[in-house]
Amino acid sequence: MKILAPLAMAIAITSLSAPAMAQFQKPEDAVKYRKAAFTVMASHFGRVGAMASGRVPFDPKVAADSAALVETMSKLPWEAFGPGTDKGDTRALPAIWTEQAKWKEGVDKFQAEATKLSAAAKTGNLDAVKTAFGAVGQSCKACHDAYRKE
Ligand code: ASC
Repeated sequence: MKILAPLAMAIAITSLSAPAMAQFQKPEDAVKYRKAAFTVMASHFGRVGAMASGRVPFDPKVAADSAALVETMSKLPWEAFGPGTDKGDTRALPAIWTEQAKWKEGVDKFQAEATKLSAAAKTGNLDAVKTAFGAVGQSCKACHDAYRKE
């Protein structure tokens, strides 16, 4: 106990301080985290897209698995856009932090569409996947146009 008490205290202090930074030690860690989340998301969205566009034969199981991952990943990046994470190796535009309500609306829209895509893919119906895929893509693009540097 004598040895562990200071460690427990340090962990408690670390987790209680700077709530805005959530679990990120440094702004760069948050930037890395959100980019990693987008990378995984884009990979799985691309797999669904390849089937939606007919470039790859439709495999309902692969589509459903990837769409479910897109839905899961759609929940992750946003907490990593906290204060101080507008600098460094990022294409995020300042508007994210000056238009938080509008930005959040775009995030919510995207998450809703990602959830619909996952539901559509679970039905195994390619036409439903195509429609839902298009809506997700539009919601990606809306935020990229407004909030991401070229
Ligand atoms: C993708 C991908 C994006 C979106 C976007 C849609 O496959 O990686 O960022 O679609 O291009 O407009």
